Amino acid sequence: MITTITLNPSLDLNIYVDKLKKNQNNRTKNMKYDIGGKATHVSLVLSALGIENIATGIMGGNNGKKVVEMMEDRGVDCDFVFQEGDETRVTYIVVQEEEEGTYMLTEPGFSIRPNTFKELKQKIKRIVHKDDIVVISGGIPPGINIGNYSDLLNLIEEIGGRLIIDTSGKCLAEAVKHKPYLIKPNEVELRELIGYRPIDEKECIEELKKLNDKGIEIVALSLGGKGSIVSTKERTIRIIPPDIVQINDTGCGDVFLGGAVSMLYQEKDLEEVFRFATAIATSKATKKGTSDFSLEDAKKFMKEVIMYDV
Ligand code: TA6
Repeated sequence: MITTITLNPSLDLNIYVDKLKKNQNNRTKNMKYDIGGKATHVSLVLSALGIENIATGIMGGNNGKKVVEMMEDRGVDCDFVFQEGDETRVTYIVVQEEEEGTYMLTEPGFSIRPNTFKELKQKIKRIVHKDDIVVISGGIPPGINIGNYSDLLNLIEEIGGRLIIDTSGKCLAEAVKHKPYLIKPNEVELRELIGYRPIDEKECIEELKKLNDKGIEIVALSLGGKGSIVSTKERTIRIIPPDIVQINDTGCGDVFLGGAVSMLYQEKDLEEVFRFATAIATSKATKKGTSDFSLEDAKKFMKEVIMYDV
């Protein structure tokens, strides 16, 4: 079984304009609510592939209900803790139709009460079992500190869950101490983690190898539209995605992780895992929403993904 945990989910509002202009009235062409990330998007990919999983985390109010409804409509088994009296945050994503690139504005999220976090840990104790994959994506909301985050990781380790973590900043630094099976930093998150900017790809790969030596089985460095570098103790692979016209890149990293988790769960080899992850993330980038992707498009893109050992 796979459990995905999103401590600070979001209701996304995609706002479509021709081109965002400063100091002018930007007339919207369309607006669409969508499922906000992070591990929620992993669950969407797993469910689309018919892989059993439970999506949990902490939600609030009508916004939270709206996200859960949209997830359940896409076949995800949701089991979130709802905190009374608060609303799940909204993330505003401005999507320009006349040129590539989006603008994302995220609210911090409501403050989690100690009892709410306790309820989540009790739920995790019930739903996670030894050897389960547990995906934790995103940052920590107000009210949860690094000590709480560490307690959560310890809890999952005590149960015997296999940790896959996509986060940043202090959470990523803490996660590394727990030797997760897989982490997926982007370039900024890696720089924050190691404390400097690698001068070239060679130095970058040396840093990924150091993380492997610390006990992290797979380090997938996301390079955005330029693809990724995937490192294990045995191999390092550079992955180049197909050329596409990018519509909305929001959610690509989460869908990439969902694709990788779905293939790891089926015990595919490293190349197939990340060929599919790259293909489905590419599909996501060609869609207007933040959680849309197409398995059919991904199948086509698989052939166009370029991979080589470095
Ligand atoms: O990664 C995409 C996404 O999950 C969006 O759907 C939006 O919800 C945003 O990221 C939230 O980012 P944050 O880092 O605040 O959790």
